[in-house]
Amino acid sequence: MKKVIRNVICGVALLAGSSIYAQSATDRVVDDFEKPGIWSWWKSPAYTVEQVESALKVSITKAGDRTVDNGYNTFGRDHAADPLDFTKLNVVKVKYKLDGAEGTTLRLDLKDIDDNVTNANSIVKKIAPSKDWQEVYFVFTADKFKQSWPTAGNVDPEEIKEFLFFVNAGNYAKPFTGTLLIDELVLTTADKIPADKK
Ligand SMILES: [Ca+2]
Repeated sequence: MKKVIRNVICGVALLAGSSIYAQSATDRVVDDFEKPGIWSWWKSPAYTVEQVESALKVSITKAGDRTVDNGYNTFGRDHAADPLDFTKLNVVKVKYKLDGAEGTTLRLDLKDIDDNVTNANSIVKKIAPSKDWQEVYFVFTADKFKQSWPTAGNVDPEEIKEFLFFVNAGNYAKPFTGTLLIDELVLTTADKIPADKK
């Protein structure tokens, strides 16, 4: 009986906690691949994309190889019809599974409506092969909204129209071949990043 009461109290506390939580900015799901259609996603020579079991399957061939777009091949997601405001939700969460002989890196750049790209201080994360879903977080603080190539410039954080993903960018010595599954692409805030994923 005591245990039941304690569980009820815990449940109430959790509910109270979650309502406070919801008052901070609400996450925005960019894609969860639950419905058919990935027409906003594009591929390029190192990648093919297809929708498989509520996820995006990215088949990767020799990403990082100098002969493939000079080692900086991308796949990505167009959002030009509804540009995103990264001053409100400045963290991109990617829920993924990697299948490959070894780990690699995932880089995410953002492009604004004037075609400026956050490539001056790019965010690059290590990703490891796993049978279970993993999460990786890209935190776009104000200093990230700068372009260095092809010219120096600023990127408008309020008008983001494209996500550009690079696997194994510029790793000429060790091109990567494998499969990346993306289950969800979500915009969130830094306070929601688990301590072990910071
Ligand atoms: Ca999904």
